[in-house]
Amino acid sequence: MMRFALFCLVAGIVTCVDAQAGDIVGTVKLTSPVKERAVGKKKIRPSKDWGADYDKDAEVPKGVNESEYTVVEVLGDKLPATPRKVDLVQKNKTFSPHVLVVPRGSTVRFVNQDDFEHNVYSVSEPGAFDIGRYRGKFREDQFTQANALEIFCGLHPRMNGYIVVAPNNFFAQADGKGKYKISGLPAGTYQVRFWHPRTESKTVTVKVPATGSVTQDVNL
Ligand SMILES: [Cu+2]
Repeated sequence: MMRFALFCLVAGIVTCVDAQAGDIVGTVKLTSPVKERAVGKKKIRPSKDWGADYDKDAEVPKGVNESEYTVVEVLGDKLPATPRKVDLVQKNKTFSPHVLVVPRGSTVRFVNQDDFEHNVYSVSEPGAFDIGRYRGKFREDQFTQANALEIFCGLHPRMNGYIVVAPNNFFAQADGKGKYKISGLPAGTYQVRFWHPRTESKTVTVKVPATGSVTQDVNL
């Protein structure tokens, strides 16, 4: 144990990987039809120097495999949550990424890369917020409560995205084929939630081994 602690110190890593830790891997399949994208209800007046049309443009990225919007979270706020600072970009009237996942306590920096105004707000509770309209710079906000926040732009109601505030560091986003991996989880039994913005989420019990991995496939 002493040697393990020393190794961590030398390597300079903040969180040492527990020797008794396993991974959760699997595939998420979307078997139910996903809902239409949400449209925001709040309308924020643009400033006078830019005549907003409340956009008739489409903001739905084409050719996206919906499975990559799935978030897999290990529930429980006793596991460590290491705050991060990450960017959420508004460009071409689209939130990028569409689904952003951060550990609880993280700061999200909203970056407007268009040459006109945007806004970001959410009415999801807990954690509703509104950063007001802005342009040519960034705003930031800290997210301290675990929740999946549906976000919109008050100037472009069809701009829709999500900030998922995970309760701890143990989460993953599925790839385009629905595959995911959560690494280095202390051995034990956990509730694991499979969330997607446009279908019902599902929570399952997963037993994580002391070494190696457990496979948990889910149909949403
Ligand atoms: Cu906007």
